[in-house]
Amino acid sequence: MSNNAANDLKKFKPFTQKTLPKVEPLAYGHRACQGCGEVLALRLAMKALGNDTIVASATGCMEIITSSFPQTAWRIPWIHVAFENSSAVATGIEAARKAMMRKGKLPKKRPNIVAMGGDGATADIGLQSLSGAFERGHDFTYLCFDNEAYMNTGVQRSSCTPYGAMTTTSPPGELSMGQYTWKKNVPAIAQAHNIPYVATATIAYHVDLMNKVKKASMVKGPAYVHILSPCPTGWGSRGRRTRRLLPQPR
Ligand SMILES: Cc1ncc(C[n+]2csc(CCOP(=O)(O)OP(=O)(O)O)c2C)c(N)n1
Ligand code: SF4
Ligand SMILES: [Mg+2]
Repeated sequence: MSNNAANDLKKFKPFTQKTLPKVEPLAYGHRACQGCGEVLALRLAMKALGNDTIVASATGCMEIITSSFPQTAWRIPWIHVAFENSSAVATGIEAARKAMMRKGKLPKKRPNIVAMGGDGATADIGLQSLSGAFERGHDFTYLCFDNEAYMNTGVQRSSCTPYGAMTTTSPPGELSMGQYTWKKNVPAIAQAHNIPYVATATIAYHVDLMNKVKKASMVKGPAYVHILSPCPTGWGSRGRRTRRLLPQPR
């Protein structure tokens, strides 16, 4: 976190278990698999951000399960964009809002502008637009929901799949040990852009996750939150054990 960010966070009041916001920008009634850790992470992040939020969402599970036409689970402005460009679209929204405020066509306020994607959308195909948005210094928050593979298209490996893991494109067997590359450290890449705020979170520490997302939204300039989100369908685990798969709070 930079010094400017510390300044932006002077008014930050942490959520506690007793003061969790009741607001639900992402409604239930979506079509995620039972026990999906990614949609839980998304719900918690959106609770932390509140209704004054605009979201640009890369394609992937979270886009598919929340927006089956003619229905939607979103109660806030949300746009589905291509796999590779949620950062570009979010920063376009931010720039357009700024121009309209300058011309007096929008009231002067600062909604949360969010770009989001899975690990594939973030670490692989959207990395370039993410890097460009960081470099230009746009005032937005990027949320990466990392379930360690391309789940929406049938559990293919991504560069966030851990060493040795089994996916449909890194199958262990006589000729292969499974995934043979190490997990790409995207938070470190974000940090190397010298942006004001970078954090990692998991659904096992839900209040911590919400506080980090809230902080990211309060900081002026680019912020990045990387959220480990188990996927029972891809990980071959039971839906009811999703949270327990992660290191637990003591
Ligand atoms: C340019 C492009 N390539 C491939 C796809 C197909 N595709 C859609 S979603 C997806 C996987 C998404 O993986 P990830 O970003 O990790 O999100 P998850 O589904 O795991 O939440 C792929 C490969 C696409 N939509 N566009
Ligand atoms: S495949 Fe995994 S990430 Fe996608 S909706 Fe199902 S549990 Fe969630
Ligand atoms: Mg994924």
